[in-house]
Amino acid sequence: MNIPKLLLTLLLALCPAQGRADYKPEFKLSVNVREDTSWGRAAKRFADAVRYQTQGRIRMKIYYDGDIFKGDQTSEFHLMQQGIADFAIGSTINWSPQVKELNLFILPFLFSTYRQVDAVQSGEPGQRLFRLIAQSGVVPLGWGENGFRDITNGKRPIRRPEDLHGLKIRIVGIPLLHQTFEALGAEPVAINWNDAQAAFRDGVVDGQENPVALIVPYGLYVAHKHMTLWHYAIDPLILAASAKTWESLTAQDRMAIQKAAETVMAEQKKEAREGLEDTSTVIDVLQKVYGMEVTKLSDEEAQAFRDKTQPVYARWAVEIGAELVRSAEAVIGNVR
Ligand code: X2X
Repeated sequence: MNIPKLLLTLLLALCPAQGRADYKPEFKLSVNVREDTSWGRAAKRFADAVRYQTQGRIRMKIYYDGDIFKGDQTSEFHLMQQGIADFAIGSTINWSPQVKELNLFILPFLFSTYRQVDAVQSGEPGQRLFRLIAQSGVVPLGWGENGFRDITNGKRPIRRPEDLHGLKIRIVGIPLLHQTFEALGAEPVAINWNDAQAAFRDGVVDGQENPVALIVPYGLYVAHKHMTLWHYAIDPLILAASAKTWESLTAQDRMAIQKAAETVMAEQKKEAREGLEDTSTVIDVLQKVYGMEVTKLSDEEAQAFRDKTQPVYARWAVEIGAELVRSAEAVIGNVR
């Protein structure tokens, strides 16, 4: 072999070729909710964009409804660490058992506006969270949104912490949510989202907490006539890849995926917030079309909930890391 030819052979061996044939025929993309939600639509757009941008080299099968983890929603991150799920559009709540710093977003009443959420994500705290995720074997590609979590129930309007007393509230089975609802005098019941639908219908629990963007497609107004807009926690989504999968891709394909992820998730965020930011179109629809009774809290009323959950906040600020929490508080303090 002459020298230029040898060099070329070496180069080709070092750089995985374009259109390489050893990709698996199908990559798995996990979503905990159904197709007709902003997360579901983003998953489809992402899969389509990646397939197009990689000339069909990367094809994804989307597992909606938590199908890939059989409904066990707090195992999604673990499946990505193992490379069983190649990609996921997941809630930071569901990933918090593996990356405890993600509990930041559900520190009771820390965030009050979407602008604060964006500032934390694009600022130092958000960058630190992405590094922590990357150190855990998952490559974060873009922030998205589930939304501010509000509370619905079938029994009575909730205006004061006492109104929650004795109410069975379905939560995701993680300690911070459990302790928050206990502090408020409710009875938290951990149920996976998939099983929760029957629990609402059959009245096994009295209420739940989720963003309006899910309350509508899941028709929660049927079982729950009362909703309180208390915005007690924010639930960002993240689109991420398993590091195992990521390492198997060419630099060119990674770039195409990164770009698609950012575009699709920016769109997803907008969609999740639609009608909720400046106007209250969605709330009007819930009241007028679906007959929900919507309670808004005055600043004074909201303060009573803050006071009750303050010890939980303090305990979890330590658990999450005082430095990270302070950094987020500082960003939030500078944004209205
Ligand atoms: O289970 C929930 O409440 C949901 C759908 O919001 C999450 O996946 C965190």
